[in-house]
Amino acid sequence: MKILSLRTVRTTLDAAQFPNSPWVEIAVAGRSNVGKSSLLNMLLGRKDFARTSKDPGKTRTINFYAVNDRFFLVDLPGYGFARTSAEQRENWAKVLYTYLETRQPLAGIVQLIDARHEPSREDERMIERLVEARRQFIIVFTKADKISKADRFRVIRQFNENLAGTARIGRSAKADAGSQADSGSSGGVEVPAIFFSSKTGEGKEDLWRWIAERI
Ligand SMILES: Nc1nc2c(ncn2[C@@H]2O[C@H](COP(=O)(O)OP(=O)(O)OP(=O)(O)O)[C@@H](O)[C@H]2O)c(=O)[nH]1
Ligand SMILES: [Mg+2]
Repeated sequence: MKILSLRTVRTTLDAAQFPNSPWVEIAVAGRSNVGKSSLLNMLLGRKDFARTSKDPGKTRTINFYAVNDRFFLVDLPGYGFARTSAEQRENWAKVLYTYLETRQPLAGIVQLIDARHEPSREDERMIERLVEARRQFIIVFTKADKISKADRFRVIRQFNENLAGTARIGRSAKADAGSQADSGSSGGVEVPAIFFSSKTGEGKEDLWRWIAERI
């Protein structure tokens, strides 16, 4: 996708402040430090447009970025960030879940999982909610530059095991694997997935293709 214009329209945790526009939006979700802001920068071809950090808990608001005056990409605060109060975490979780479950212009969610780790309980809970809310989503395994090609089979198998009954990766593990078709006896929806690296740019074209189909 050619980026002709890009601007930050809103950074807020207050639902009343979310943009009120006819544009659809695509949101990037995942635990703290998984690489959400880095992925957005890679997609947008900007170095530090979305602020990133090696320390978890960098993005603390819902950030709406207007792309080409046509749609929003939305950077979300990460979940699973330990170094905040229980109260703060609870508030974030509430805002996040409410956004993901009820936000009308939300046309798709890019759900990130660190390729080096198996999905956490919080990842599982998030994906369960996306399925229950009948959202369209794609699984993006981040930091793919850090694992070997051979490990990729294990990553997909691990995902399918942990999410058994909820979701499983579509056969081709590609963005074009169709979206949520019921998978029949094994239970759970079939979701597309890609491996992504914001260091090498792997996965960028496939992810843009998935996004473009939804906007
Ligand atoms: N090797 C490698 N490192 C990555 C990749 N993506 C992100 N990182 C690193 O992971 C750390 C966290 O990246 P962020 O993009 O800030 O993560 P985030 O998910 O936005 O984190 P929060 O805003 O805290 O929720 C940074 O040190 C990045 O440089 C990747 O594809 N490969
Ligand atoms: Mg971030």
